[in-house]
Amino acid sequence: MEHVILPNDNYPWWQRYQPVSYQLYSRSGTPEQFADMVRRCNAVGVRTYVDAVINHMTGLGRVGVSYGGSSYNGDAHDFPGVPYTAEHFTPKNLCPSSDGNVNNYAVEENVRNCYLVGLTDLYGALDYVRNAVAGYLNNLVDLGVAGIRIDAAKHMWPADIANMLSRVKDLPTSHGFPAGSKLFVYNEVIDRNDGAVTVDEYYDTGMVTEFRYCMKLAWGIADYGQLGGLVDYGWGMARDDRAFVFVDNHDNQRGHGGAGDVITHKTPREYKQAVAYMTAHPYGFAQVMSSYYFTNTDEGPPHNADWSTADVVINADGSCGGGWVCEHRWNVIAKMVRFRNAVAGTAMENYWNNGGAVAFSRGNKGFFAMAKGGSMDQTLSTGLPAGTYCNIIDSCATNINVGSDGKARIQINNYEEPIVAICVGCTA
Ligand code: ARE
Ligand code: CA
Repeated sequence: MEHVILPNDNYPWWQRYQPVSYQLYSRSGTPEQFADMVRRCNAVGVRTYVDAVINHMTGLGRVGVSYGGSSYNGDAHDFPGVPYTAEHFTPKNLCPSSDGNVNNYAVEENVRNCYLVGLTDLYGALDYVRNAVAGYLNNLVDLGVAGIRIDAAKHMWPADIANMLSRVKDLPTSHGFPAGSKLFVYNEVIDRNDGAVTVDEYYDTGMVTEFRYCMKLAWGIADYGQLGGLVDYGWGMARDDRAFVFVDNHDNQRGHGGAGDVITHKTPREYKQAVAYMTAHPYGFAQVMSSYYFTNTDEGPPHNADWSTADVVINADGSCGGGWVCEHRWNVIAKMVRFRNAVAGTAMENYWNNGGAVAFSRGNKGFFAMAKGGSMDQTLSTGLPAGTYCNIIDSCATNINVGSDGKARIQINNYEEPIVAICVGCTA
C-alpha cells in the first residue's frame, strides 16, 4: 500500500510499515505492475503473500505525499487516500500509558491500545475501520493474492482481526484456487514469554509466528545436544498446526523486533544447517527467508540511481548478484524444500542424536542426517523400504543402500554442506 517516503533517512526499508492509504502504489511500483506480477506468478504455481499493515497508519509527525498522490499528516490523523480522520484512531482514554506509546508489554491494553513506536493506532472496534481494512484485503483477493501476514497482530485485539477477516471473500477460482479456498493468514505475534499477549490468543485468526523457535534452533545448531528439545510446549510454543516457523525474519536478522540468538545468512555454514533442520522437521509451517546484503540496519534494498528497487541479478550458476542474497536459491535450502514437500504429512521417527550428529526419518518416505563437524559414519534405522536411494543434497553423487532391516550406513564427509537427505521417489 502507499506508505511514507523518507528521503532524509535514505529511504529506509521500514518506511513501508507506515501506511498512507490502501492504494497499491509503493516503492516497488504501481497497482497495474502488482496485479501483473500476481497474475503471472499464479499462472506458474507461485503464490503471493502480502505483508498487511492494518494496526496503524504513519508515525506521528510524518507529513507528505505518497507514491500514488495521497497526502498524509500523522499529527492531524488525516489520511484522505482511505479516507481516515481523527475519529478512526484509538481514543486516548483507552491507552493506559503516560506518553501514549506502547511502553509496558505486561499490560494488554497498553500493548493494543497505545501507539507502537509512535505509529497512529487504528481503532479496530469501529465498523468503519473494519470495513476499510476488509476492502483492502478484498482488493488483494480479487487480484489473486493467496495470503497475508498481519503485521503487528500482537497490537490488535483478536476479535477485531476476526471481524475483519469475516468480511473477506473466498479466493477466486479464476486464479486457479479450488472453490471455497480461504485467504491464508499468519499473525505476527512476538511472544518470547515476555509479556501479557500470547500466541494462543490468535489460533482462531490463523497461524502465529513462533519466535521462540528462532532462539531454540540457534541454540541447537550451536550445541546439537539441544536439538531434541526444539519444540517445547512446556515453554508455551504454539501448537503444531498453528506454528509459523522460520530461522530468521526481516526484523530479527538486523536487530529489530525479537532479535538476539538468531542465525542469519551472515554465517552461511550454520545458516544452511539451521534451514535444513527446520525443513526436515515436521513442526509447523516453515518459511524460508530471502534477503539482501546490508551493513547498516536501516538501509533499504539494492537500488537504482533514483532509489527505486533494483532488479535481481541472476548469475550463470543460478545464484543471485547485485546485492541480493537469495537464500532460497542456495543448494542446501532449495533441495531441502523438495525434501519437505516429498515427506509432507509424515511423522518424525527413528530420532538419533549423539551431540555431534543428528538423524531421523519421516515416516517411510524420507530420512535426514546432519553432522556439525562435517563428518559422520553410523549405521542407523532409516524407516525406509529396502533399496538404493541417492543424496539429493549432493545432486545424487552418492548413493545410500537401505537393507531389508531398514538400516543403512550413513556417511558424511562435507564440511560446507554436511547433510544427507534421501526420500522415496526423489532424484537429482
Ligand atoms: C520507525 C522508527 C521509529 C519511529 C517510527 C514511527 O524506527 O523510531 O518512532 O518509525 O515514525 C518497522 C521498524 C521500526 C519502524 C517501523 C515504522 O522495525 O523501527 O519504526 O517499521 O516504520 C515490536 C512489535 C512488532 C514489531 C517490532 C519491530 O510487537 O509487531 O516491534 N514488528 C513489526 C514489523 C516491523 C515494523 C512494525 C511491526 C511496525 O515486523 O518491521 O517496524 O509496522 C519485544 C516484544 C515485541 C517487540 C520487540 C521490539 O521482543 O515482545 O513485541 O516487537 O520487543 O520492541
Ligand atoms: Ca492497536
